[in-house]
Amino acid sequence: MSTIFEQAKAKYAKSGVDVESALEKLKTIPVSIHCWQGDDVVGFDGAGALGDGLQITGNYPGRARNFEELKEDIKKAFSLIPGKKRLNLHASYAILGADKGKVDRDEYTAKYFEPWVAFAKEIGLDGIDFNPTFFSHKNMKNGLSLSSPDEEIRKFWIRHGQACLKITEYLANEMGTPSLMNIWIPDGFKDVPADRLTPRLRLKNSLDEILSVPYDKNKVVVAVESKVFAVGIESYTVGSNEFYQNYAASRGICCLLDNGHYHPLEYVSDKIPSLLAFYDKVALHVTRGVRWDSDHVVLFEDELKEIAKEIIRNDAAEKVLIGLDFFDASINRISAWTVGARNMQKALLWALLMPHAELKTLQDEANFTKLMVEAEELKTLPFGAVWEEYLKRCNVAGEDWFGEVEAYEKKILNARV
Ligand code: RNT
Ligand code: ZN
Repeated sequence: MSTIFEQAKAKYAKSGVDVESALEKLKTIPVSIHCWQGDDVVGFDGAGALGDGLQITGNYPGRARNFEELKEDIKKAFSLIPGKKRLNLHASYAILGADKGKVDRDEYTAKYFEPWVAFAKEIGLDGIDFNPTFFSHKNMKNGLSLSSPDEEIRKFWIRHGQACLKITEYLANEMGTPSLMNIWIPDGFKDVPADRLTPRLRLKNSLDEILSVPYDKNKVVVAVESKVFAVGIESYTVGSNEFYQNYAASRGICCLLDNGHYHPLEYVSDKIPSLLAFYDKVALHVTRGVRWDSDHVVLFEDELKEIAKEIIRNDAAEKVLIGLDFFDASINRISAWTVGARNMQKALLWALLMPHAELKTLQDEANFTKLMVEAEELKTLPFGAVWEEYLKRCNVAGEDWFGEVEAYEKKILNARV
């Protein structure tokens, strides 16, 4: 008797889909998993709590409080996530050792990230991505960093960005794969601004100064991440979508699209192909926006599937740098990571299990009836059986993975008091 997987494979074959090649392809697509879900974006460089432009809610027990605990938790979560994994770090996760309290963010160098490289190599990661940290710091003056009218403040953050470029280059060299350096700043105003242009001109100058540091463009991919608004900066965000798209296009860098950073009726899945028409690379922060909040754990929902479809059907798995960005402090954090990262992988598999060439032809032939019929039929094919097979082939626990997390919570997380 054939297995459920073999039956599923036959069903997909009937729809013109080669399951084996989908499974092979999925193994090659890296997903960059953010370190900051594990400790509520606190970091290790002294701030003690998230602040100055970013917020998190919840106080579920077991937050990783130091490097050892965060590594332990990452290892656990990554053991439950199939596929090719990268680690996404923020500068605030520097391992400062005896220099803690003596060096500030504008003086960070590669050596403070050596322990992370050793860890990434130890657990066999594909690479490390990086972010300068423009929040949770005393130099966020009046909520502004790179766009500050205070030259001392602005210069400090420029130096931080420049230091991070060198660190990112080091990470790429060490790991042997290109690294993304993503710039996101929380700068903005709560109420109607008196001047919308000058802060943007200052940001433009600051970015130019950061990028004036020589770096190897084959190894470091620089991205800028826009945002529509945040709590406390409801009226104006300096780094808006238009600002950054024009900045990136004119400077030969790339855009990072965070799907929690747009109006609810704007879709990142539709923005990806627009950018692919002009850029070599597009970076993503895959997240889930809920009303005003943009950082809920990624679920296996329609927009996630649409994002994955745009990556797969445009043959853009090497052009779209997939990263995750959510932080929920109200639930078990290992589960948050596992659910979100698995769902990204699931969506990619979903997109790989579609006969895209055939569907595109139906569109070109204006056969919209058949296109709708076929697309709907695909939705009820035995996807779960193929996903289970993928987990098995990656040696990752199937649907019973949560039992492992519960045991880990009892033994490890609950002891963190
Ligand atoms: C914030 C941005 C940014 C951060 C991380 C921690 O709205 O999405 O990417 O979430 O850098
Ligand atoms: Zn983001």
